[in-house]
Amino acid sequence: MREYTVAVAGATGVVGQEMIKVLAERRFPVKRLLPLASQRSVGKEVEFQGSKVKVELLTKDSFEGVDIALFSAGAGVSKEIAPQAAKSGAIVIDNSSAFRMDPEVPLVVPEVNPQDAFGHKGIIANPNCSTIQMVVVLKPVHDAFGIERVVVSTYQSVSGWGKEAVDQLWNELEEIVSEHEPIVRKEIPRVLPYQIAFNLFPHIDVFMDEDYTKEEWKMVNETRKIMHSDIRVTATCVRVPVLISHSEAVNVQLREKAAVKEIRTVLSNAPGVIVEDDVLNNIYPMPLYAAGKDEVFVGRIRKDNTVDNGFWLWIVADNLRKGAALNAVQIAELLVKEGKV
Ligand code: L14
Repeated sequence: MREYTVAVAGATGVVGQEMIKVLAERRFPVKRLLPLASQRSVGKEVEFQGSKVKVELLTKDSFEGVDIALFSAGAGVSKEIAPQAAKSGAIVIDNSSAFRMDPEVPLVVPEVNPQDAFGHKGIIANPNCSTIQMVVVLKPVHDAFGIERVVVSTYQSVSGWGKEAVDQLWNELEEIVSEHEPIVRKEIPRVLPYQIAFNLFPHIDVFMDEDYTKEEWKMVNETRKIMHSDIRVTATCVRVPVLISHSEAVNVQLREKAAVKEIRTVLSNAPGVIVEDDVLNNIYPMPLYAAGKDEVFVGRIRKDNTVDNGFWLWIVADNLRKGAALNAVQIAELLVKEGKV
């Protein structure tokens, strides 16, 4: 079997680390792993398949001889360096928001639109974490019954922001935990807009048009692009004090009549989806239990009687795995399987 030189740009970040872990776990055919990062991380080592690999400086010239480049170093870095990596002959799979809505760049979730990947011109975009887990569930429902409209509220973990936000939550908890007061506010240095310990806020990424956040617009636009549909989506994205996994309360309005049982059956047969829906036994998905898993979990499937053909879904997945690193590696696997690398 052919083996590939795989670069990971942003190798020391939370997603970069997860990418390296997932490559090893899934025995991706790696001939050489090239961990790349900014000056700050040069000289550090990452673990790959039991050995230590030195992190090298990420520059435009890092990609000679690289077959596949997984990028997760932020949109600015991707915009600057990914096109050059592609020119050097690498296929870039980019986890940032830099190219997602570029009409020349496919936006791919392998369970949903694998064919799009093959139309790339050197760069393939990995969708936003909240969008990925939602479309994995919406696609089979859309194929079976047609989806007219989606109203979603998210409950997003701090790891989506990155390592510093994870540290922020830990630091706040350590400061607060001994106080036993109902209201504890601490002014501790932070990267998120407010204290997140014992708090939440409806603010992820920056505010944009019509007072929606960029994260909310991503869910609207990326869903439509991935599903090749003009499906109407509206979102409220909320940060919660959870370390790993995003949760979503998703209200869908279907075109056709459906029974809860039929939706459950469709989702039970859907790739990458696990139905956890047995309320008599308190069974429903939760972030703590989705963390570390590859699948997207769905439960609380029930009718919304306020509209025709309305239903609720509760969708949970590990944002670092299916929401980021795993999806990127699955795109690479798709290319390998079809002999397109
Ligand atoms: O990939 O949780 O567009 O703050 C940007 C911000 C994902 C999550 C993206 C966060 C994201 C994120």
